Amino acid sequence: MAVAKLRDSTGFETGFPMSDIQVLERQIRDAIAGAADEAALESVRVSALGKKGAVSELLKTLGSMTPDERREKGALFNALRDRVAEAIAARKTVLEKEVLDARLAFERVDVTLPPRPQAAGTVHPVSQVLDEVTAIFADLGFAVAEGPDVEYDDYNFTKLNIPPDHPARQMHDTFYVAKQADGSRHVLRTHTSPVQVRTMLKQSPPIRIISPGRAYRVDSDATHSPMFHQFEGLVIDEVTHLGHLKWVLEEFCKAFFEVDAVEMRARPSFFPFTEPSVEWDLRCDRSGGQIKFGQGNDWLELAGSGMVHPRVLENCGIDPARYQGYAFGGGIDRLAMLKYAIPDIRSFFESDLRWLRHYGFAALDVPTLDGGLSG
Ligand code: FA5
Repeated sequence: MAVAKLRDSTGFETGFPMSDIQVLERQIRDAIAGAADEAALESVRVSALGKKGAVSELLKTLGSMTPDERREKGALFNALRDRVAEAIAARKTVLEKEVLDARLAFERVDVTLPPRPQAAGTVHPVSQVLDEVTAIFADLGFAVAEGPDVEYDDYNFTKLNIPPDHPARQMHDTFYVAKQADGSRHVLRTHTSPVQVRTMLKQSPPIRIISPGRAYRVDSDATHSPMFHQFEGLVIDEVTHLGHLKWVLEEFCKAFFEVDAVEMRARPSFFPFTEPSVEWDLRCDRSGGQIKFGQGNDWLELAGSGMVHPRVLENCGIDPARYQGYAFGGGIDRLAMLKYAIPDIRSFFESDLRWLRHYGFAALDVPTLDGGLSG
């Protein structure tokens, strides 16, 4: 029998020496009061009322008692079990309330605060069109390939069948970068076609890539910018022909301009890296200040293209006797101007916030063929 004086559950000293049961109850109540959260309280419950808990062990001793003893102790033990269960339930209610109060305080909304301004950022129309073009060609089975903006003169020109001093170099108003120590020259790439070279040098056919990216030329007016964007397509395989090229471009146009039918016109052209070379125009109607595709008597220049010149295949280590292919390239900025009725290419790069808010796209509306290209 313990001798310390105790306070009973109402907080009064009992004035009697503590029995073992009182000691046990006091220990359990202290543990309950000290449980800082529901997990700690649960382990107190298990150690008191669980299968092997202290109170349960007491109850088990009833089996070996005489009937009179059992009657007396049974009432005591059961009362203890009920008080402990009650104390645990009470503490649980307190702990739950503490958790709820903390959460409510944390999640409190101050309705007197002024509204937050809407997120100001938008997706630039050029980025939007880059994503649209990529999504369409990805759907047609093209992989995306990339190359650097600062390019070897060799990849930008020579390997594309434009040797030094070839007059075709003058078609590209080139930004040259200072000569390297070994005498070689770098340029800011004047088109995305060097990505064809990079791809063919490291990958064997079949090849089917699309390469959207920046290009640079010494050029500036309402439809020309010194930095602009192009997309380049390249397909190399054993059986490819201009019919495939035309079909791919038609499918692209239908998806891009979101129309059911387009009509394309082929014009003979010249690019040193393709033979024959073809430029494609789209039938459209420009009357009434709007462009409608598939009708009318106007033609819109779409892309340069052609069958890859055998010498380019050879320069890139591909056997022209076995493989041939087609390539095409067009201006992304021009496509964006057309599709979104933007009159001057220079406005793309002026960083005018009012312009960006007007022509920009919602940041989370990623263009896809299923979900919609332009939202
Ligand atoms: C080329 O650049 C070829 N590499 C395209 C090509 C690829 C042909 C593969 C054959 C096979 P071109 O110089 O025509 O072609 O340019 C293609 C497009 O880029 C033009 O139609 C135009 O839309 C765009 N472009 C060219 N220069 C500028 C510029 N300064 N600003 C904006 N867009 C431009």
